[in-house]
Amino acid sequence: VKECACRLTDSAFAAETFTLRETSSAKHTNGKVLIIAGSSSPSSSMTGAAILATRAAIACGAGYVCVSLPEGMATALHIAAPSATVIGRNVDDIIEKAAWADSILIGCGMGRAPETIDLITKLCESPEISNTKLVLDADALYAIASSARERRSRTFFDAILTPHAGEFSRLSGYSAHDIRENPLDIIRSYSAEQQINLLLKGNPTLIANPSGKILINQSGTEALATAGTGDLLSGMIAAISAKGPDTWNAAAAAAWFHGRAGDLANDISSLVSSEDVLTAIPDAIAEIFFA
Ligand code: B4P
Ligand code: MG
Repeated sequence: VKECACRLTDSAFAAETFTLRETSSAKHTNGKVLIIAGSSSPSSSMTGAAILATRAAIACGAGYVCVSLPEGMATALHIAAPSATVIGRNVDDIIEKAAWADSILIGCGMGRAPETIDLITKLCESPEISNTKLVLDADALYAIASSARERRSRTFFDAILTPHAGEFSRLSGYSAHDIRENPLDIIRSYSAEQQINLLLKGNPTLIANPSGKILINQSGTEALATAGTGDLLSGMIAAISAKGPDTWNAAAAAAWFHGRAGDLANDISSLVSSEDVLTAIPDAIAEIFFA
C-alpha cells in the first residue's frame, strides 16, 4: 500500500464499527432497514436476491426489516424471513416507508424493465430516499447509469454504490482492463468526482470515499465467488449502517464480516454456497465479540 490514504481493515476495525445491541435497546433503536428488491417478471423472476439481502440484514442484527416486493413474492419472503414485513411496489407507499427507515437498500434482483428503471430513478430523486443512508446495488446501479446518461440530477446525504468490476465499468465508463490495472486511482477519482462512497467488489474489495480515503478489505477468498454473495453483502451494509456508522465505514465492516463468514463456511464445506455464507454471518460477528 503506497502513501495513498489507504487503510487495511481487520477484525479490530470491524469491532470498532459494528454496534452490538445495548441492554436498554428496543427493536426500533436497533436499525430499521427498508429493502427494495426482487422481480416477479416471468422472464427474470428473482426472489432469491431479495431473500438473501433480507436475511443477511437480519443476521447482522437489524431491529426491523421491511421489504418492498412486486406482487406475488410476499409469501416466499414470509416463509424465508418471517420477521420481515412486506409492502408492495407503489412509489408513494415506498416513499412513506422511507421516512421511517434508518437505511435503505435498493437494487438486488429487481431486473431492468423500463418501469423498474423509472421507479428506481424516481426513488433516487425523492428527498425521503436521498436524505436517508442509502445502499445502491445491482439493478439500481444499472438504473443510475442510465439516468446519468440522461443527465438527471441526484444528490445523496450518505450513499454507497456497491458494484462489481462489470457494473463499475458500465457506471464509470472505465474499461474492465483499466479498472483491473489501476483500481485505487480510478475509484478514488470516481468517488471524488461523483461525491459518493464506492465499494468495488473483488479480491480485495476496496471502499473509497469522496475525500480520497480508501479502505482495503482483508478477509474472504474465492469461496465467495458464487451466486448471491453480493446480495448478502448489500443487506449487511444496510443493517450495519442503520445502527449508526456512515455507509463508507459500515460497508468496510460489512465486507470484513462477509469475507470472514466466507472463510468460516469454507472451513466446513469446500464448495461454499451463499446459503452457507449466510449461516456463518452470526459466527463471524460472534468470534470478535464473544470468543
Ligand atoms: P451476475 O452474476 O448476475 O452478478 P450479480 O447478480 O451481481 O451476482 P452476485 O450479486 O451474486 O455477486 P457480486 O459480484 O455482486 O452477473 C451480472 C452480469 O455482470 C453478467 O453479465 C456477468 O457476466 C457480469 N459480471 C458479474 N461479475 C462480474 C465481474 N466481477 N466483472 C465483470 N463482469 C461481471 O458479489 C460477489 C461477492 O463475492 C463480492 O463481495 C465479491 O467481492 C466476492 N468475491 C467474488 N469473487 C471473489 C474472489 N475471487 N475473492 C474474494 N472475494 C470474491
Ligand atoms: Mg451483485
